[in-house]
Amino acid sequence: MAKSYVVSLGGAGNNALNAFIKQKSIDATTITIDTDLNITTWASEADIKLFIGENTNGCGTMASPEKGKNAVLMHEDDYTQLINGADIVVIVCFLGGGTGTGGLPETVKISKKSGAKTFVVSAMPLSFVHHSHRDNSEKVLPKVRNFADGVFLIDQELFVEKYREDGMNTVFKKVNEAFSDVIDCILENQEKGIECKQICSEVHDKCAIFLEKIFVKQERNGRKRQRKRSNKFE
Ligand SMILES: Nc1nc2c(ncn2[C@@H]2O[C@H](COP(=O)(O)OP(=O)(O)OP(=O)(O)O)[C@@H](O)[C@H]2O)c(=O)[nH]1
Ligand SMILES: [Mg+2]
Repeated sequence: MAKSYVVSLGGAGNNALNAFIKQKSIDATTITIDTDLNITTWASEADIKLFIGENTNGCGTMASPEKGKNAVLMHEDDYTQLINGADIVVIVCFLGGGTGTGGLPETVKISKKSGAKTFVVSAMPLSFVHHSHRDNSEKVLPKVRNFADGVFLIDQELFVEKYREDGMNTVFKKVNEAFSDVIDCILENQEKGIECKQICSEVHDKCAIFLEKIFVKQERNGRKRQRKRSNKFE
């Protein structure tokens, strides 16, 4: 059986991880990583909690990606030890804050360095958040795409449209369920022993309805680029 890890970054990422833990059908070790002590001490149901907020007083980064990046880098050795021997790591976070947004590219890089297939399940901020949060998110995406084997962005606006009248708690619950479906699909296909591109393709086929974008790592050495299956698939 594959050695699988699902890792969340930041507060909203931890909420999605908790939802995954409730419904998961495939065995995976879960790790929550945050600069916010509330998350790592009581809000997380993960198997392992890694607190990385010593330099920000345990209160999160107040939407500073720079602080999020530094916090992850400061704990590179701890994280590397936690995922030692992993075959696959799925990283879960929402873009727009500081810990998840700034820490994501570094967490992806460290996971790749450890030799694990590395996938990201994430979402851009909702349209009503301040434009600076969206700008920060746009900035990190290329860095994430360059290193991850596959990046899946859930389209949160779809869920807002559909469930707006039921309130934001319902919207967030449905978004978290979509995260869980994508994570499950990645892990199920990993168990079948198929390669990363094929895993991306399977997730595309199963979850296309709520995915905004899928980025598949391009092969190097001038080999052919991934054929575009739809405008979501880059
Ligand atoms: N879908 C969803 N989005 C959320 C939730 N909580 C916050 N967000 C949004 O998700 C993005 C990331 O927020 P957080 O995860 O709280 O940020 P963080 O990574 O913990 O970063 P800092 O707290 O700033 O260090 C922001 O755009 C928030 O508006 C949630 O429960 N569900
Ligand atoms: Mg936070």
